[in-house]
Amino acid sequence: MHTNPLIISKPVAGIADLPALGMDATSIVNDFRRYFSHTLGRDKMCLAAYHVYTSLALSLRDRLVERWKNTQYAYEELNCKRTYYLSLEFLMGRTLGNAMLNLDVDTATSEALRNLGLVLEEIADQENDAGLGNGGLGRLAACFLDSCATLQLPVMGYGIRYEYGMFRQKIENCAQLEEPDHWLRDGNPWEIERPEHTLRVQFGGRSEYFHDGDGRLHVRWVDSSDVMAVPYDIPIPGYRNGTVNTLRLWKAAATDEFNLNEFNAGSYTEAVAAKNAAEHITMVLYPNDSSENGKELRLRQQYFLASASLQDVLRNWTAVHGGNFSQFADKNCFQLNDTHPTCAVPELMRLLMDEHRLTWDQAWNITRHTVAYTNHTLLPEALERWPVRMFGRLLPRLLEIIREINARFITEVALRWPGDIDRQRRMSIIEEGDDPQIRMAYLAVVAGCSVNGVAELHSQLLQKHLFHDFFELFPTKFNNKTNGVTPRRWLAWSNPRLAALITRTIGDGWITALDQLQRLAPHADNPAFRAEWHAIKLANKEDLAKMVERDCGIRFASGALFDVQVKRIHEYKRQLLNLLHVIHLYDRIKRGDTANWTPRCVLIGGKAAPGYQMAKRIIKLACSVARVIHEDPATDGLLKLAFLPDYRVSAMEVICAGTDLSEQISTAGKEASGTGNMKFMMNGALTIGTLDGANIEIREEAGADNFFLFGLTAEEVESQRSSYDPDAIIAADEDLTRVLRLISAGHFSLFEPGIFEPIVQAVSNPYDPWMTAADFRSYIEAQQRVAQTYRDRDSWTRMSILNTAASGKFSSDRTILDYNRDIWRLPQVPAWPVK
Ligand code: 26Q
Repeated sequence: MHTNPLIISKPVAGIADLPALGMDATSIVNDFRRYFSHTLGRDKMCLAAYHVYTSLALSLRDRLVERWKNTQYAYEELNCKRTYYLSLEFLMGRTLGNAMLNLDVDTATSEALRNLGLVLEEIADQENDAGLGNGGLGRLAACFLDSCATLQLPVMGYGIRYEYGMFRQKIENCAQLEEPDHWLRDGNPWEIERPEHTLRVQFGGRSEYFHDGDGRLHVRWVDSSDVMAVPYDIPIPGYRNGTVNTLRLWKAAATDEFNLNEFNAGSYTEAVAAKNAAEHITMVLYPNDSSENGKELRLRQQYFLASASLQDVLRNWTAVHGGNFSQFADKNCFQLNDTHPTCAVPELMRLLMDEHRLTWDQAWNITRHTVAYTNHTLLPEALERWPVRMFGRLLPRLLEIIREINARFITEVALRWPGDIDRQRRMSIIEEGDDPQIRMAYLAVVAGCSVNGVAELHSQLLQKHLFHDFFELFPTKFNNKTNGVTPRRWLAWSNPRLAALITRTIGDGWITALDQLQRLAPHADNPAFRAEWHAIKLANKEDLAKMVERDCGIRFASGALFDVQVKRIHEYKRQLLNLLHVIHLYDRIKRGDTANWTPRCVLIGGKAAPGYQMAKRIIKLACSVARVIHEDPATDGLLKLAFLPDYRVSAMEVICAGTDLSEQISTAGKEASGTGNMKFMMNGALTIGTLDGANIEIREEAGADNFFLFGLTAEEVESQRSSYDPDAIIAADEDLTRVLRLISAGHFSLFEPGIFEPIVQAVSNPYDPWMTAADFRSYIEAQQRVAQTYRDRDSWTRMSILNTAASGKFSSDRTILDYNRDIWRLPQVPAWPVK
């Protein structure tokens, strides 16, 4: 008999029966002491704050594990439909605070620790961010998990346990330096390794065709090089509801076979060293937030995630239903976070046909009813493509399946539009040419039962442009799901002062029903309430100023307007436009044009993809301008600029609470949604923005009077592109001329003359895709309205309150309810109680 040494012979009754753990501060702190003293083996002489953090984390994890099991029992008992959120990125940030908040032990724990002489904030600061994502798409996945658990939906996340997350950004001589983020160095108390659920993933090799006993033709994948996928589970607690869902992250490990073969060949050491190759797959997150095409290791990561996750789901299915897949499509849904996990389409076909012996039609029916695709970009150059040759070498069986899907699909196109060869060529999943490419987005659209964009405008533009042909063929597949963010992390946890005022005013229902914030609106007219609101913003700005001083060495005065743009550095996001405004303000100061001045502190933060030269140049300009302003006494009390290094989730928790003005200034039609814009709005920042992405919906909710609008619309951008003449715009605008002249003259680069010339060139290039000069004047005027409004504290505070009050739509709970209503159709399942 074949036995698995990792499995014991039978279940042991009572092996996990324990009394429920106390949720009071004393019980938690007693457990904390036991972990510190016994499990970690430290005593009172140990000063390493890390062990204090780990002990607290383990104490909380025990409480999570109790609820985790009872949630899974409830799901199993009901045997209901489930959704699997497949994503190459989960940008979780820190877990400790979120666990305390959602378990409802935050205040008690904090007090109990204080009695020991410990400060919770300092302990929490020990935790490394789990930076397993680039930006919006990865953080969205994390917010969605929080909402699914809070709504008690049976949703599981599947991702990759990168050894190194998003790089740490250092700034040296005004330039970005990337340092590896070895976030797991001191261990991760939140994960549980489950080696007993390890799976095998194949690469390379070839297909072998054979007939079974009944004469049916089958395929097996032979001569492959295999890698093991080891799961690590992370608990995802809902808000005070007993539910704990799962995020399962896969780590690659070498198979054991290599040992025998290579050892016998006399190259033991080389063989052990070769383990590395397998383990490289999950070593590092790709730090590009628009696809860097054609990297084989990236394709390995994508297939590794898709295959391990699908095998995991199918293993659980067959454990209950055997080989009967008739209900599979009714009970399972795979939501693809962009095209990154789209290998799941051919992989599901392969597993169903080659491993579980279904016919093509049976497998295709299951695939096209279980897979759903979310698109996150409008930039055509960011669409994922894989060279057919590379794909075929690495995943030969999958390529055969993709070719068959495409052949059948093209037949469908030909039937609908007979003779329209050009359309067939346009819509083909495989782009023909010298170096044929697989268009992953088309594969996802053809196979998916749902295709959604992430804001109204974005979804409209997808139907009109990127996927227009497909929209004509499958109009009912297309839909919108406007993004949201979790109010637990982004208001209740990150802004305790404001959260307390809100709860005192309207009760605490808003935490899980964010629309209730609307009840704050009448209080905007109450001067006492406004005074409290303003005082809280001031205190939060003081916290933010401390961080800026610590990390940038620049002192922000909390009375000034805090004007913030934090996001990945990208030309389409136009950090450059922001800098042109700052330089214009500096120029006004130097000219003595400072009557009725509003003191302003501008903060910019974000990472540039390591190979994106222009983005790095923009960082260099930001730091250089910041330095010149800092060193010029003429700007004292009037203007500051700081570039914050290493922008990340935990930094945003401080930033969004202390921001007055949120910069959302992308070229219209380019930002799919934005989600930072929503965090700022919830925390009472006003937005200066273009009619792009979710800004449009933010403005609709807040009211046009409570939003600083500027710039061309998406339609105007496209219609004016062909006649765009930036030199004429610059010549006609004295302010813009002066700003560009200051840059060109080397005022911000005295020791490196000419380094900013490419930036000046980009702005004056008639083919500038981002049309920065076109929006300059309109942006300056909007900033003048901002400055003027800020000088009237009452009206600013009023608008701030009304923004928070109107932010209910942007809870990710609303987004998830939309996904569930239109796509997933899952029941809400209460967890078994912990007794
Ligand atoms: C793909 C292939 C190879 C290497 C990297 C990538 C890659 C990785 C990350 C491509 C794109 C991303 C991330 C994209 C992203 O974050 N998009 C943002 O998604 C947010 C959530 O929907 C939106 O709010 C933003 O507008 C969108 O830019």
